[in-house]
Amino acid sequence: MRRIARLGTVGAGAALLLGAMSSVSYAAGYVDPKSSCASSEQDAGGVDCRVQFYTDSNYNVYSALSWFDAYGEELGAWDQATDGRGSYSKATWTVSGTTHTAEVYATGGVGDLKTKDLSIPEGVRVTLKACQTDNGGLYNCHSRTATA
Ligand SMILES: [Ca+2]
Ligand SMILES: [Ca+2]
Repeated sequence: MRRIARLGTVGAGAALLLGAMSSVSYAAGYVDPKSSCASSEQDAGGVDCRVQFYTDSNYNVYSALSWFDAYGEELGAWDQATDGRGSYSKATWTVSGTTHTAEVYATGGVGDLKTKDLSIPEGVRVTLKACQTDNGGLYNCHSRTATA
């Protein structure tokens, strides 16, 4: 399914994917071009962003998910496959001329999910940087612009 999974449905689908990938090696990081941003359903004026990585170029098997949710300003990173890659998410935003950043690493192996509960004024633009990780390095990074 080429759709951007919302968090509520990701939880159910993830169990099916855990353990699906046992010994995959690859260099590229595949991101569904539909991984994007959409108006928040819970936070008027907010824009949520998702970057979904896949282990394959056909977008069949999840590798990692990065997200920023406008509601509660939640930043998240989730490692979804045993593929030698972790998940990294970074949020950057500016308020009154001061730039702030927050980041989360899910590098503990498949199933590792890290979130950070941020506090950002409504309407502020937030840049989500999503990357895969491997031995401390960041790879295949993509950026999206959300609204807190
Ligand atoms: Ca908000
Ligand atoms: Ca992984």
